[in-house]
This record gives sequence, structure tokens and C-alpha cells, in this order.
Amino acid sequence: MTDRIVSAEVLVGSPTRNYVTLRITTADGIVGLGDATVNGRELSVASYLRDHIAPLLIDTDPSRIEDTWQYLYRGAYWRRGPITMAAIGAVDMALWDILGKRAGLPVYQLLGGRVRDAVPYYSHAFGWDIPALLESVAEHRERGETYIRVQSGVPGLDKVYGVSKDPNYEPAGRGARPSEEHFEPGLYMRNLPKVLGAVRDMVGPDIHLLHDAHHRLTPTQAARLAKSVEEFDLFWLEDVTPAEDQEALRLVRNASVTPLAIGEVFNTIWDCQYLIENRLIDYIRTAIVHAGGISHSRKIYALAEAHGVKAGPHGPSDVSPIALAASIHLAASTHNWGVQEYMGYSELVHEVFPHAWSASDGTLQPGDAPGLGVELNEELLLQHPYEPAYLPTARRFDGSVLDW
Ligand code: EZ4
Ligand code: CO
Repeated sequence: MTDRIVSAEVLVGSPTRNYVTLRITTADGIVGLGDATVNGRELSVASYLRDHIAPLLIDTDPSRIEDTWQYLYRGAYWRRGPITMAAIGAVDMALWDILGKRAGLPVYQLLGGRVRDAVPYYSHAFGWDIPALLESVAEHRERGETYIRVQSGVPGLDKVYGVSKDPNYEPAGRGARPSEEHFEPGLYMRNLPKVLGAVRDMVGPDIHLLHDAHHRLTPTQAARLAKSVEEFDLFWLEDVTPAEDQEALRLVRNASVTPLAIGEVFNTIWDCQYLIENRLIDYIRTAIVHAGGISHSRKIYALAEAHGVKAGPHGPSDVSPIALAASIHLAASTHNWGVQEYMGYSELVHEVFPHAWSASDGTLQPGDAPGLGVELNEELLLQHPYEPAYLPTARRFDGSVLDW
């Protein structure tokens, strides 16, 4: 008996921050949810889904997940890129959700079942100076977390990526224009070894420390940085150069054995292929939502598995609890998994998207609800309408634009 899709609705709301959610309903009354949020470009994905994809889905068979993916990807002609891939990603997640609900099974069971008892996550510790950072790290340790990202202020810079005055760091700021901040590579590069040294001294050798350089260094700066922090035994150094020039990572690789992670802004297996096949990275960071959903992400991880590379997906607050659920279900059933980023959500976001997944003692569990196990409280979502919000932009002290 074949079911068919009867509606595909796009809901945009801003509970604390903006989210784009796709809701697909079938003739049998099964509802699947997908996340399509692209931070700072939310309305373009909403339009892509509403104007160009939703009409194509009506009357199609929701169980043809792979065929739908191929149709939306290859059928578009103008393809790839974050907007297209997040839109396809949302459809893919919603269809896996529907399949799970139809089967009465959590999605991780459909993907081959558990390969691990719990999914380790890393969270974000930060502080403007070393004492404040050490305090933040201690709080994360008290929660039982053993993978901790550490970001600190930089003397001479008044705003720094990953550090905020609020207890919860949220890089996107509401308003019609992005805020601006200044960055100077020298100040940052000279400061980081001191910071990581202090944290390593405090936590000892067993805690996994991570750091995000956020795409700002030249290849030689990146190589120097990776070498200068080698003794602190990072679990990974992330986005040490901008992602477009992939050959840049070869210099970094040759200069040090600091493990490298990259890819949160990648959208397809072809964005990842060169780095994986040339073994220039240790962890691939594509988020399930921004890389075409569960179906396409699995292919990326399979390519990675063959080359000794592990998955370490992006999981900031702009990846909604639906896409995070998809990531946890994949993590539970994918062998070459490193760690899942988990930035956490405000109470309001947990209420808008009630979920079966859970986080405790530094690990995530997918839960056993059928499908992805996330619901949508539409009324509460729509009480918080979309508000323009943007990630900051960065300039050097001379005023020239730099990657943020
Ligand atoms: O800057 O989610 O590793 N995490 C990150 C994030 C990203 C934002 C972009 O939307 O780099 O903080
Ligand atoms: Co990052």
C-alpha cells in the first residue's frame, strides 16, 4: 500500500533565534519534520522550499527517499550550495521521520542499528581571560563532559568569536545589518598557546580539548599555529584556514600532527572529497541539514570511513533540535564517528521542539520514539515571528574585510 504526500508546509519563527522548519504530511496522516535553517539567510531557504520544492512533492510517495533526493538534486540543474542543500536536507529528514513513524522504529534502527551505547558530545567553554575560561571549563567538567571546546578573549580585541558576555553564546545578532568586529591574526596567534597551556595544565591529559580558529588564517599562519599548539594535544583544531583553498591544508598537515577538523560550511560530498581522499583532515564537520540530509551525509561518512577520517558534525544553536536529532540517530549507527558538537538551546527552543533525544554526562541519546522523535509546538513557534538576524562580519585593523 502506497502512501502519498498531501502537504509540505514551511514554518518560520524566531523562538530566541530564527528557525526554518518543513512539515510534510501524508494521506495516511503521518507527519514528518525537517530543519532547513541557514543562519542569516533563513528566508531564502524558506522561499526555495515553498516556491520551488513543495509543489513538486505533492502526490509523491514519501517512502522513495533516495529517489526524491536525486530528483531534487539532479532535477534542479542549478545545484549545490547551502540554500539548495539545506532545502533538500529538510525534505530528506522529514521523509526519514515519516518512514520511521510508519515502521514504528527510531531512525537509527532503519540506518542499521546501534554501533555505540552513547554519543559523546563537545560543548563550548569560553572566557574573556584565562581565569574566566578556567572557571567555565571547570563548570563543564562538573557536568561530566570530557570533550570541551575552549575559546578565549584576545588582548587588544574587543569582540572575539566564541566568547560572549551572556552565559549562552549566540553569534547571530538581531537587527537589519550584521555587527562588525575587528581581528588581527598576530594578536590571536600569540595568545592561543598561553590559553591552551593553562587549560591543559588544569584538566590534565585525559580531557579532550578542541579549538575553533574560524576560517581566518593564511596557510603559513595556520601551519605555525598548528605547530605552536601541538604540545597541548588538541582533540582537534577547527577551520584553521578558509575552506575554499583546500590545498592550503597540506602545508598545515606537513607542519604538525595537530588533528584538523573542517567542513561546517561544506554542502556536498564533492566539497569534502579532495580533503578526505588526500587525508588532509581528521574530522569532517558537515551538518546533516546543510549537507543534504541523512541520505547524503551517510555517503560523506562512508567516503570518510575508507580514508581514516571521522565524522564530527556541526551542532550550534542554529542547527535546530530536528537536525540535531538526525545527527544523533546517524551518530548512534555510524562507526566512524568522532564527536558531536552540542551547543545547547534555550528553554523556549526545547519547548517549541519537544524531543525524545537527551543530553547528560557529556553524551547524547537518540531516544526510542519512532522516526526522529521531535515534535513541533506550532502555536508557540508562531508567537515568535521571524526577525532579521545576522552573523557578524570581521575587518582587520586596516579596515579590510576578513573571513568572520
Ligand atoms: O560560527 O553556527 O563550530 N561552530 C561554529 C559556529 C558557527 C555558527 C554559524 O552559523 O563555528 O559557532
Ligand atoms: Co566552527
